[in-house]
Amino acid sequence: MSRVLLVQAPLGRKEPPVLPLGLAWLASGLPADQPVAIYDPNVDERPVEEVIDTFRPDVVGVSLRNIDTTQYKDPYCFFSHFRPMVQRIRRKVGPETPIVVGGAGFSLFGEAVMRRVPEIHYGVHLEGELTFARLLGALEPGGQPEAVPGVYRRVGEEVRFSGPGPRAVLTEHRPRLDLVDVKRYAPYAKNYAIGIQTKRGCVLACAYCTYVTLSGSQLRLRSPDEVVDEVEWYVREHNITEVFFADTVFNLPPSHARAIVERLIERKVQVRWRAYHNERTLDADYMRLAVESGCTEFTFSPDAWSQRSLTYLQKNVRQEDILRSLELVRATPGACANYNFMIGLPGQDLRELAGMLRFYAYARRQLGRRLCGFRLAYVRVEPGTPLHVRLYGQADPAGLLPDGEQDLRRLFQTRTGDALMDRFCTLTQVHLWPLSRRPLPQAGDERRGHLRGVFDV
Ligand code: B12
Repeated sequence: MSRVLLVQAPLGRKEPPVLPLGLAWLASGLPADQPVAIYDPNVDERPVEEVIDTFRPDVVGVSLRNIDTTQYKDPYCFFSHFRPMVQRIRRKVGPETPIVVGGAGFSLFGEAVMRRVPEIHYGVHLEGELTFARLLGALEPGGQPEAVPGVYRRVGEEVRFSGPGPRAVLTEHRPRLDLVDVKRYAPYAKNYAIGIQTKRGCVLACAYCTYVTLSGSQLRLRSPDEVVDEVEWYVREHNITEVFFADTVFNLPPSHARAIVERLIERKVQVRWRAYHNERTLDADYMRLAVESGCTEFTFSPDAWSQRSLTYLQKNVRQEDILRSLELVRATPGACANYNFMIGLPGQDLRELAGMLRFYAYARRQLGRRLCGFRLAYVRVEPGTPLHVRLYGQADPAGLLPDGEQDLRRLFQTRTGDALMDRFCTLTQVHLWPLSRRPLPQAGDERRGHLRGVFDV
């Protein structure tokens, strides 16, 4: 059985790493006796060459999670550091050892990445648990990698895709956290490093968002007990008491989120957690339970304020839902909120901006320091999204793969068509209010808020 080394792509600069959840889940699809190791250069000081010398892999898998920051104010391209890493691996393992790439960043740009990084042999599109295991089997002598669905491969100068692969049945897998050196991520727990996925899929259809492409529109839920087992494991085995639910939206469906928070309470798990929430399905009872179970921050992405822009973005929320979410947070002792809005959308005008700012002022008055964040940002156009199609027609996704930092800002939607609004947005790029990041609140700290940048464009 081949020896498989799984490598997280380097971030290329000093910033908090996140535990390689994708690789831990990926490994769960491999037979229990397959020799497999996970290496993350973002937390491991050993050079990749040394890891290869020690482990002697027959196949190397590389996870390309992030292409760029998707933040206009911090235009940084992780992808620029990806090819050098693949080249180092290629030089070390020689031309015959297959290098397979996967991950969210890869899946969004599959063919383009294959073209830009010729050192890759195979690419796995979307979820890897089943496809990667099949591909490894097919890479054995006599196998037919071209017959495995969900795989990019090279045929001469060409890149061919074998068509959509299968998605995992979540109840049949558990992330192989035993392969991860968890203690290296513990210091970053407050920076969202410890992710726990409770489901896959997203029932929303927000026009700018990649989540439906990446995880499908059908929800696949893990059992709440299994999720809480995972939380408890971090607390018990690693004394990690801060986790992030790495779902696209945690409280959809509401019953699943509720079951998880109830289990956390019943099982007296001492943890603090954060997650993305949808405004529409919140209710007071859930909010109370969530806070009791350790929720320190409800992150909302209403994204727009006017009904016109909400419709443009295909949001399932209306202004009244946004206001209602604020009221629910206010009425729930200990609850903190974080709101993300977009500017630069076609059709937005100063009236809409004024609406967002009034909402900010109102939220600040209502929540005080329990408003932990409020962001106005340009949206990064991602391939395969309705926004991409609307703005660029059936344009090639490759055009959205940046060529380094200097090439990034063109990928953002910044023009509303309203001259005054555009002028204002341009001005705010220089940070009107560079509000400092405060440390996260500690347990028992009544002043729980920590305000991040407003006008974070
Ligand atoms: C939750 C989340 C976060 C959480 C992470 C919490 C945590 N501790 O894990 C937080 C909020 C911290 C976060 C931060 C960031 N994120 Co984020 N995040 C996500 C989200 C919603 C889920 C990621 C996840 O954990 N999925 C669960 C795992 C199991 O799935 P997976 O990683 O995709 O892995 C599967 C497959 O991809 C594949 N696979 C993965 N690796 C490999 C390798 C091989 C060899 C193979 C064969 C297969 C394979 O198999 C796995 C199992 O099926 C995704 C969007 C999405 N729906 O995927 C964005 C996403 C990955 N994030 C994104 C970005 C940009 C970021 C940030 C850079 C934002 C920023 N400026 O800070 C940072 C980077 C953080 C870091 N240090 O890496 C982008 C990346 C796209 C891009 N344009 O670059 C995404 C796609 C969202 C988007 N905008 O579309 N993120």
